[in-house]
Amino acid sequence: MKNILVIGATGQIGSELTMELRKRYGNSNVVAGYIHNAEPKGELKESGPCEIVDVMNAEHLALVVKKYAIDTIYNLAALLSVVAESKPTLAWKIGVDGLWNVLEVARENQCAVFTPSSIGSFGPNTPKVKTPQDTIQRPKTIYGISKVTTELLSDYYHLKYGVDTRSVRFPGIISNITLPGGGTTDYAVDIYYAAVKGETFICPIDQGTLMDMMYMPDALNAAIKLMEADPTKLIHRNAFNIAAMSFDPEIIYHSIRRRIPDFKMIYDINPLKQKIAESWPDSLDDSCARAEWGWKPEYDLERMTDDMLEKLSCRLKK
Ligand code: AKB
Repeated sequence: MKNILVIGATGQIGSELTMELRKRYGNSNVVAGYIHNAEPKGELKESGPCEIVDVMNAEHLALVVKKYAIDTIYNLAALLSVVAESKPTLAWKIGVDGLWNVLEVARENQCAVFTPSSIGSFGPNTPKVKTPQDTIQRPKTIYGISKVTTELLSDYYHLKYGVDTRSVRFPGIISNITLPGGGTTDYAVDIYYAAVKGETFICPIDQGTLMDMMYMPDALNAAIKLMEADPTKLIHRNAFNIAAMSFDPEIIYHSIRRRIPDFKMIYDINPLKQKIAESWPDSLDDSCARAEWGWKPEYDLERMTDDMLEKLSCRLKK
């Protein structure tokens, strides 16, 4: 029986991951961990247990883990890339010191731990196209530096203490439910909202800037499938490249325009976002994830655009 704690359960990925885990493992077996000022609402709050969990408070985290006999932790506490640049100390405290607390509690209570990494863990001197699984990771952002550290720390806890740590490098995640906040790839979500609202989209990322992206259902499947994978098949652990699609603003714009012909986009480049985006890969090679635990995405850009426009139209036009 799995007893799961999701830390950061009200964030972009956490809110949907918690509901998906409750669907698969039973509502009462999945605890939604949230911080002050980010209380769960609606179905997330009503459908199962919720507890305040701050990764900076190791003692309280240990109490929650014991109270629910937790055996698996999805640790999604982190600041995204752009916001982290304005709060580097906080980004490090949450991402790295917070993970340290999670790993210690996991070691003492025999929990498996999933802590996502990101395409942000790569940097300007990483091979840009079909970035290999094992390659140069010299990021220039505090977000990337903390992600590389979380990968290394997670592997260290596995090798030294046998903690079952696993991770994927998420690309930009696109969803029609909870908005991201403070990421470099957020434009790929915002563009759909503008299209459905009939607004001109002001794009902060320049044309020609390719980045890997993924639709939320595939991202949720990746996290859960990896945590369910046979450990004897895993050569890598922290963290697997995963990929579903790669596009620049023009490609996603035209995908939307094929469905909404009068949709307009203009460019107003955000220098910080652009600099970060240019330092990230154009596309990842995810062959290790495919070979070691059967990773396979279901959504390409066209299928995602159909679904995003349909779901957002229903929601925003109500
Ligand atoms: C961000 O843009 O910061 C994130 C990421 C790719 O890790 N979406």
